[in-house]
Amino acid sequence: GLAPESAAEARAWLQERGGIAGHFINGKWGPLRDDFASSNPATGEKLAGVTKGTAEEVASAVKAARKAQPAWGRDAHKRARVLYAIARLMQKHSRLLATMESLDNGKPIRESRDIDIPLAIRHFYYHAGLAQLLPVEMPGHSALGVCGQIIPWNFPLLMLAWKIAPALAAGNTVVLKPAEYTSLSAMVFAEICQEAGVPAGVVNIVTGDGETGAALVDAEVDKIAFTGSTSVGRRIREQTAGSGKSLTLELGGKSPYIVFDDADIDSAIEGLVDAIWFNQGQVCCAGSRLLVQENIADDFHRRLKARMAKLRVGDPLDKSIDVGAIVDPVQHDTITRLVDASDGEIHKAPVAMPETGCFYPPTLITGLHTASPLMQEEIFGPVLVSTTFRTPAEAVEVANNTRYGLAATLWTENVNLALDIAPKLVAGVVWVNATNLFDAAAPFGGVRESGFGREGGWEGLSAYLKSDTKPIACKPLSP
Ligand code: TXE
Repeated sequence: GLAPESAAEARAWLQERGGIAGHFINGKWGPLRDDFASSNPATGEKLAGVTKGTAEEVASAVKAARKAQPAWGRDAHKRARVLYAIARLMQKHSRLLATMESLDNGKPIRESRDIDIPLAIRHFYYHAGLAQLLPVEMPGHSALGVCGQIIPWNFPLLMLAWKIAPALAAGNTVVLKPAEYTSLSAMVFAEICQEAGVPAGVVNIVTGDGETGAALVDAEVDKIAFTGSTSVGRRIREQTAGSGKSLTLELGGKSPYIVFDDADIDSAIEGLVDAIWFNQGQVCCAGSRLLVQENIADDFHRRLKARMAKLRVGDPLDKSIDVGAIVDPVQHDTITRLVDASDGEIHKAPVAMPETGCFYPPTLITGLHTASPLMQEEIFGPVLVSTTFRTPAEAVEVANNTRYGLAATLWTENVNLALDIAPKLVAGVVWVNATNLFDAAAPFGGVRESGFGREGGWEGLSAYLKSDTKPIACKPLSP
């Protein structure tokens, strides 16, 4: 299939560039240093060295972005053209992008090829359109200036697209820091920017870890956009408090997946495969907390276990695989620790597992108290916890018994019930008889400890704009 040849292509691409991922500042590469490794979690193979950005390097990227911003902010038509060119070139290089993503992150090639990369491309096309419409639809608005953007490792290229496309469409320039585990698709993207004619300084990429991220938060930027853990989000909020910098945070979740007794059970079970085993459950809006109506619970769990036994875990580059590798041994340890400490009934899918590499089996845990840590904490792995409810009112109560509020899913054939329940769920998005649906035009984001601000659509674009209208109070002229 696609995988082996494409993987060789991706490795050769990295070798041609010295095998090091590093900064793309002011339209040029460097400095490049082998400060730490980016590895393939399915094999442990080192793919490339990664440069850990210093505060000085962050400052030079911000300076380049500052210099490039006024010209970029003036010409909406040019922005539309450049964003469109980026989207076209991402399409042209989609095979390299998908393979790089699966090698570096461990996600099944089927997902990177059919979901991550197409959604990222669509985001650039959509925002090319918004850039064009902006002067007409939102007159009297202008860019914030320079945006610092920090992204996680679970959807490296898609999160990059969610950050960079709206920022550029609105006329900002950016300094983006990819996550330490997954910098490689951002390198391919930087080359695409060169090919697309993005002016120097408009897109800057600085690689590194949390310290590099903290330096970016402290730098002379006008906005910080962050996606990642709730704990780091909280720290960034403290760090930017009183600074005048705009801030949007997209953080963790423990999203409920509610199944009523009249639901189409086969579809609800297939939906769960998407909700919690898509990307090994490393999804901020994963339906990680199953709430199933008590009278169907035994039957539902039995059928779910049968479906779990059919999931294929293995080499992410194999097109027939459902569940790939966990991004890094550190994340694997976190998942193992959380599950091993649980007092629930643990069911691990009886599936063939690769002998080496960072793999974790699809897991279902039942019999937990609603207050137990596994019911409350984000696991960020292929682990589903399940509980039951009797009435719709109880379903709402249990669903909302969380400090998070990113997404919620409900399954019922009764449209009146769905319309009654959906608004009562405290979540940024509610999916009915479907799950994990994304579109560039649909604003996405959370409430409570899942963060604030939206990404996507006009609302997402507005988070990168300021109003130029100033209220002017005049004294009446005296005669
Ligand atoms: O995330 P971090 P980690 C959750 C998930 C996961 C846990 C830990 O539960 O198990 O977080 O993952 C940068 N200032 N999510 O440790 O640290 C970092 O370099 C500025 C959910 O990998 O939040 C990376 O680029 N930046 C989540 C980004 O923040 C800092 C996705 C995210 O890393 C920083 C990822 C600092 N002080 C993890 N420290 C989701 N909701 O999608 C780190 N970073």
